[in-house]
Amino acid sequence: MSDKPQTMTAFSRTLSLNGDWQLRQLTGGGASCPARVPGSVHLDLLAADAIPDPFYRDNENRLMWIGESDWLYRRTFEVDAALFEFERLELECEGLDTLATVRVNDRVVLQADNMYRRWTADLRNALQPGTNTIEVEFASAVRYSAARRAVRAMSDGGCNIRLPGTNWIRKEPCNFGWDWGPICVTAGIWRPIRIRAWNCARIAAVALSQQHQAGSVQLAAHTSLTGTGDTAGLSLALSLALHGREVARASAPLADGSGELSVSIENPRLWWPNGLGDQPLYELTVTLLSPTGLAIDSWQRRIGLRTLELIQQPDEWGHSFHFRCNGTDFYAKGANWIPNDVFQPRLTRDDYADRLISAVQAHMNMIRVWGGGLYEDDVFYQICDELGLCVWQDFMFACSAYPAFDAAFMQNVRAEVADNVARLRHHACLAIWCGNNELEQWHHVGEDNPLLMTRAEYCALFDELIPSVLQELDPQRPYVPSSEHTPPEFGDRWKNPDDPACGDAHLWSVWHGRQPFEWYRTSFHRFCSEFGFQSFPEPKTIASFTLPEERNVTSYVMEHHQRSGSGNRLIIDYMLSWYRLPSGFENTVWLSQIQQGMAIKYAVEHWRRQRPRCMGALYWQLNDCWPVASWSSIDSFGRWKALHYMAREFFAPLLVSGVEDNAAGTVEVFVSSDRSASCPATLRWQVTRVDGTLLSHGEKSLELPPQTSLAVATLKCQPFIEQFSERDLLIWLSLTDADGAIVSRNLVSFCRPKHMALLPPDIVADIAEISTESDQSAWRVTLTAANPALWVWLELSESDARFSHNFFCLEPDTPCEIRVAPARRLTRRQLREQLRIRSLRDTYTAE
Ligand code: BMA
Repeated sequence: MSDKPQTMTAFSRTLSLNGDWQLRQLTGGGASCPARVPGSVHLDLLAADAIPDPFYRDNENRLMWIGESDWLYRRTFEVDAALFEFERLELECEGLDTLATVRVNDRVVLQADNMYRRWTADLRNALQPGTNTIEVEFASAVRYSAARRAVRAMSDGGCNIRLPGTNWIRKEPCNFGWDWGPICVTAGIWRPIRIRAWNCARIAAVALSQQHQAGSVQLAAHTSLTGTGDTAGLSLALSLALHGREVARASAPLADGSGELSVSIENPRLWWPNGLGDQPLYELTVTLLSPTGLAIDSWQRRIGLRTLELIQQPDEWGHSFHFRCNGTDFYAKGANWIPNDVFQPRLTRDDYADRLISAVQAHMNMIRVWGGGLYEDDVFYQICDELGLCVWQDFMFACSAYPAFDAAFMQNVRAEVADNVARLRHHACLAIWCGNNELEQWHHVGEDNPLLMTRAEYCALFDELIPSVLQELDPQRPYVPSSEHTPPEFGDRWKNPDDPACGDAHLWSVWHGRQPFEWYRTSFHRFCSEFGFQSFPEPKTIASFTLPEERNVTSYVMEHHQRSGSGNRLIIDYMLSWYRLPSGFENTVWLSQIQQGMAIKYAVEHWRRQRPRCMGALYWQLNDCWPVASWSSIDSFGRWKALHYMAREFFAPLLVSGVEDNAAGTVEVFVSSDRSASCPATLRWQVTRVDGTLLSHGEKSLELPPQTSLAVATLKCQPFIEQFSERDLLIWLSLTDADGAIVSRNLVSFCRPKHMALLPPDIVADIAEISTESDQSAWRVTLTAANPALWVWLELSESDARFSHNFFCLEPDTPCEIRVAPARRLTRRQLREQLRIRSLRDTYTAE
């Protein structure tokens, strides 16, 4: 969404208004400072050193005045007389956050009240040759919401700490606070702004459709124009290229301001979700041509050729809920996405790429853009297209009632939906539209309670308004009204939105419901689109927002960076049941990460074993928007928590896992394959005592069918339990592919780790430098343990680093190689000095 300062053809000219502005506070203290657009008030005040870092300690509390104030952005710009020769002069705003009045030379040209919409205004009567002034005034979203609430209050929250009344305003809900996010109410010109002068006609929209047959795809483009009147003699041309080589073209005249183009692509290269195949992206250009063949306007996008369906049909367990790409059913593996920064405009392409590549490195193929945040920037979806990350896209409604009885609100939402659907619908990654997050719960919709939406109001918004826009603008894409959702044709959405027999489910019995991890194994839901467990970020991240004396989980500042009411209590409570009490702060923090990883591993392995009954697991949540204790697997600095490393194992295409049966003394071993073809593999197991003494071992050759989960062996451990006790056994599993490489490992036990008498693992590290093409150094660290080591992790004390694996269990006398990529170049000596290797036992034996 960036702009060049000026672009010009005979038919159009744009003048970017991004860049340097002035900012002034209109109420309160009257602060003023230079400003950058796109941006936000907080970012400008920060750059001017007028406020401290809002994330540090509890600075947030002292910055509430920003959201409570009105603000004025102002700049001047020059316009030459030639601009007035164009027939249309328009202001284009890709995003205004939120209650904006735009004046050009003191004339009001636009009033906006929805940060998710694109706004345009006619400037013909406002612009003048020479120097012009533009002012964008933002009224306080906090005051507005409170005033609307005073007139009509509605349910706005549940367990989320957030400012009241914000269901009345079309602005990023979590900006007002959430159970992982601070209250930093932003304002500003958050996306590009420009003037466009143009003649004749422009391409308003291009709607694509694909028909797939064996060996060919028919691609149709319906193009509509906005014009100044006569479009006689204009025509359209389409060109489709792959890696710069044209593969199809078409042209057509215009009729009634729109045109149809269609091409057939023989032997198409299909786009696949990550893990199932490649992501070829064709470059599509639609050009609007004058009667003499001059290009008036063009529309260029990269598209993928694929079918992507949601299959909901009767089966032996109720009704399926799964995705099918190009005819292949696939298991959706992924996580939920929240805005990656409280101050969204400072995110770069690299920030998005880092998080999304991390998702792919953990074998994810689906990301759910959760409905309490944003319709993301174009670059987010472009990267998802490139990586094969399917996007489950919520519309931005979450955890509250909304005023669907209000005609102006509904009209505003209709325009918002149309804008974003038209912007995003060409993306190959876009798998499904979803009306909202968690509104089908009793505390948001119900009769005879003025705080709630009535069912009729809910249906008017999510069963009628949104689907009717989608029917017109994006009819080929699946839509569900809510997540979680029980389709009314199969069950009762109001009584049980988490019906295990159909639809998707949000499963919070573990964590919010305080059930033990074992609860997950009682769940047979069809698609688990939310479930999660919290942890603390690592010590380096905590150091960024605390003073040394605050590094205790119950200190005021640590509790301030915990927004889930029962958060720290639950982390510690679960720790009591699974682990020995950790010694000291750092060990508590690291152990919380191991615990979080274990919880989600427990869930995902179970649901992968349930395939095809369960066909999706998207954990809550991938990322963070500030440094905080939360459910994320990657913290706000991009640091992978233990969960992310563990996800790389439990989401691997081939997974070996085991289910212990304490009563029978057995371990049932499963293999889950997401591969598209069948493959040979070897299962190996070893039963040892906790001190490493080998009791038995074995192996079995397997032929794994594609896309399936199978029970492959039952290991009988009863005699060992009788001889040594269930606290003294470890069952090590591994799966080797046809080339002899270990593709999956796992460890099963009959008791929780707190009751194991683990020995010091005595790990020895051998370090070798790996030559790399970049100037980043990389190292191969080979670890060998003398005794069984549970949840071994590596850390560099002074640098960030990514590890090929981390937080894994080490069998005695079995070397394990880890690739270490420090964020900055290190000498061997520095690496040696900085490398810390710890394991579960250290969390309770070392300070
Ligand atoms: C969910 C989400 C969020 C919330 C999370 C953790 O259900 O939809 O609203 O942050 O749980 O409580």
